[in-house]
Amino acid sequence: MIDLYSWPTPNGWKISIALEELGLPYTLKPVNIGRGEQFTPDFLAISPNNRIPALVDHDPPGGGAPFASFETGAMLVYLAEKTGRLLPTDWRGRHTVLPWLMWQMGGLGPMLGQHGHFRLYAPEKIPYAIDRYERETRRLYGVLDGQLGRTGAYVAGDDYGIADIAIFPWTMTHKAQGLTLDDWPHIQRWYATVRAREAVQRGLAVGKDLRKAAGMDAETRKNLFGTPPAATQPGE
Ligand SMILES: N[C@@H](CCC(=O)N[C@@H](CS)C(=O)NCC(=O)O)C(=O)O
Repeated sequence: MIDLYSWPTPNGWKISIALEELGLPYTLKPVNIGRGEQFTPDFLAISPNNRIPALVDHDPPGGGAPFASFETGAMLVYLAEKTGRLLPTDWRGRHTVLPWLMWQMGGLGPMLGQHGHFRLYAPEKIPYAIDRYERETRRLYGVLDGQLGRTGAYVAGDDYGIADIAIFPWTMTHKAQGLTLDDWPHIQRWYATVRAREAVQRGLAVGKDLRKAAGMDAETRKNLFGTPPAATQPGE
C-alpha cells in the first residue's frame, strides 16, 4: 500500500493520475497547503522541501523498510520502475522519455507557476514580470506543440507514459494562463486524448471536494506566498 501525501493541484494530480494508471492501491493523506500543513515536522520528514506531493511506499521493491519519495519527477520514475510500465526499459526509449520529464520539471512547471503567480496572485501587477513569464510560457507551449506535431501521438513517441502524465496537468491551467489551445493544434489534439483517459479522470477527482472547500483567503496567501514559519528557515 502507498500513502500519497497530496492536495489537488497540478503537481499533486501527476501522482494521483500515475497511481490510477498503474492500478496501484493507495491512500490519500491530504496535506492542506493553504493551511500550512506542508510545514509540519511529520510532513517535512517525508518531503524536506515543504511541497506536495510525496509518497511512502509500504511495499517497496525487494521488501524492507517503507520507502519515502518527494519531487514528482523522481516519484514518477519510481512508480514506473516499480511496475515496469509507463517508461520504456530499453535505454534508447528510456532516454527519449526522460528529457521531456526533465523539461517539465525544470521548465514548464516552474515557468507556468511563475506566470500564474504574477498574473493572478501578485499583490501588485508588474508588467515586466508578467510579460517575461508569458513569453516563456508561450515559447514552451510552442516547443511542446512542435514535438507533438513530430510524434503525431504522445510527447515522447507512440506510447503514453510518465512524460505525458507530468506535462498534462500543467496544460490544464491554460485558461488561467490566459491562453487558448486553439493556437496550438497538436497540443489540443493530445490534450483531448489524455483528458479522455478514465485513469486521468479518476486521478483528477482525487481530493476534488477538498479543493472546492479551500479558497484563496488571507491565511492561504500567507502560507503559499508569505514567509515560511520560522522552524523551516535555513539554518534552524
Ligand atoms: N518540483 C516540485 C514542485 C512541487 C510544488 O510546487 N507543489 C506545490 C503545489 S502544486 C506546493 O506544495 N506548494 C506549497 C507551497 O508553496 O508552500 C515537484 O515536482 O514535486
